[in-house]
Amino acid sequence: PPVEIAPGAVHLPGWLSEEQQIVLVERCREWARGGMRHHTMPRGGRMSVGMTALGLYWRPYAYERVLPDGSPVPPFPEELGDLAVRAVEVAYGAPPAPEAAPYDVALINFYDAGAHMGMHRDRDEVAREPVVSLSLGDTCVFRFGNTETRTRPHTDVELRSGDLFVFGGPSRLAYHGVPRTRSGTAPPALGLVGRLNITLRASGLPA
Ligand code: MD3
Ligand code: FE
Repeated sequence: PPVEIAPGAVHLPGWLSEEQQIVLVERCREWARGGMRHHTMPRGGRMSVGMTALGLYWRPYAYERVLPDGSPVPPFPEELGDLAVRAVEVAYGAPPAPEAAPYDVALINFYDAGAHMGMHRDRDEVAREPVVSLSLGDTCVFRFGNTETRTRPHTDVELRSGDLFVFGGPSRLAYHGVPRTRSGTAPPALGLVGRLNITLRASGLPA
């Protein structure tokens, strides 16, 4: 059953079947063949989370049309666009409006045993469509904050392999992060050591 942890922030535990998870992990291996990148932040820190992207490439803090080596960004697959629409529909009871900006970006994050993501907001998209998050592999502690400050109040939620989370409405610009993962908790059938998170987004940028 959907759980609304804050207005517009809807958690659907176990939304993906194990078969769908296996297929998505396999796809991520193909999509990430060019490698995952550990970005350097403007103030000098190195992100512990490895990242790659489809459709548009994210780096701190902008979307790019080419990869860092100048090669084109892999296309945003239609199957992920369909998945995003189905996710919004199941979370809110209605699909995105026909005039809404289309889902055109997938960010793929990889967490090894020690990786974490600090509290931040996602505001590099021009559109304000909900962000759709899919978790694969190790369980993580996901921290959902507030829209005003990087600090308390916040709510910690465990995200497990197969979980869907949709962040729209007033939650779209909330602070959030991943303080830790639980190493070794991935379903054995995935053959995945670590955690993958796929977020589907509408950039609102011209095609
Ligand atoms: C709430 N990723 O890629 S997914 C990110 O698990 C990111 O890798 C985390 O935060 C991860 O930017 C969290 C859940 C998530 C994603 C986007 C959001 C929560 C969000 C955007 C707005 C509010
Ligand atoms: Fe985020």
